[in-house]
Amino acid sequence: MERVQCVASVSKEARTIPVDFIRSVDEQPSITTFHGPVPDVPVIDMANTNRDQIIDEIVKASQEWGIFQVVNHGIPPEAIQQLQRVGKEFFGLPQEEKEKVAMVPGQLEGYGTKITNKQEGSKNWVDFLFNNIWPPLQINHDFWPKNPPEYRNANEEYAKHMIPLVDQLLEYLSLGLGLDGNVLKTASGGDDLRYLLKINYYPPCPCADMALGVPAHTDMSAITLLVPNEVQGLQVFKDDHWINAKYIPNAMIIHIGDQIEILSNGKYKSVLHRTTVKKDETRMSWPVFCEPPADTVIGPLPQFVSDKNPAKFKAKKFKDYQYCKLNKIPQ
Ligand SMILES: O=C(O)CCC(=O)C(=O)O
Ligand SMILES: [Fe+2]
Repeated sequence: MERVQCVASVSKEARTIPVDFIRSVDEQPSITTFHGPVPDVPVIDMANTNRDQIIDEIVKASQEWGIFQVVNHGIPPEAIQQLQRVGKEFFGLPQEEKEKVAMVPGQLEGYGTKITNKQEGSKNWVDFLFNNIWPPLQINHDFWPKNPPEYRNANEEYAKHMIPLVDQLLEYLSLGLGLDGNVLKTASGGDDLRYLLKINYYPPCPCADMALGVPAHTDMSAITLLVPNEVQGLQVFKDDHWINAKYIPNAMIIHIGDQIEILSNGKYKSVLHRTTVKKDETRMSWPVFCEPPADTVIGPLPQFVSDKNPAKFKAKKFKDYQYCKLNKIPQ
């Protein structure tokens, strides 16, 4: 399997990239990025002493954008820095060392590169590493890098600090819909909610204007919490425009995923997003997808379904949703 990181080092010398990475004109970022005056992705201060205001802001952002950034969120900056440091070190290792945790067919964890067949379009300018980081029963250390040696501790610490924030976000999202505070978490699997960490590694790309890291998609999670490095690249589709999400040091970027959209019967929307790459800089990001257990059935909550307001989505097990999404089969 050819890694994008290897393609990138050849491309740097050649000052061009293989044609399979060149996007069609309707996807090329230089043509489709909006540069006029646009509102920014909402930023929400989680330390605001007015809780009702936090809830109002989260509800509005989740209805209008499906994405927001949070500051003063309680995850210590050192825990984020450690997570980033070990991830960066992993991708800096010699290729054969990284291949020790390569993804194997049929598994959703490990080091990998998306295989794109011709009909699916262009290739993505990104390599990644997937690891389940919570709850402990879901962790398979076979896929966790042994190198750098601090990888394990840094990821365990980060997972531990994320839990109260995820719980708080799900509580506010529930209260904002007029539900009891525990409803969305319980419906998403309660304490069995799974945290899947992905580390995206986007090497420098000589033809950044014509390529994409991750093409347009919504996350199939319930909710995604992401930290990027300082290199801007996340774009959000809003009101028919692709707009850049600003980099804010120490903020966490929260994406509403498909499962919360479904549970809320469309009151909250999952955000369409994509990533661009840079000519001379390496971008990295660390999304954690919070997902229901495989057999949990997710459908619109009965509170949001009536004769006047029929269900907009089918109810199905998360694993069936995942299968359809990964194989591009209609839900
Ligand atoms: O790199 C980013 O900022 C976003 C990546 C992403 O959307 C994904 O991996 O699902
Ligand atoms: Fe995403």
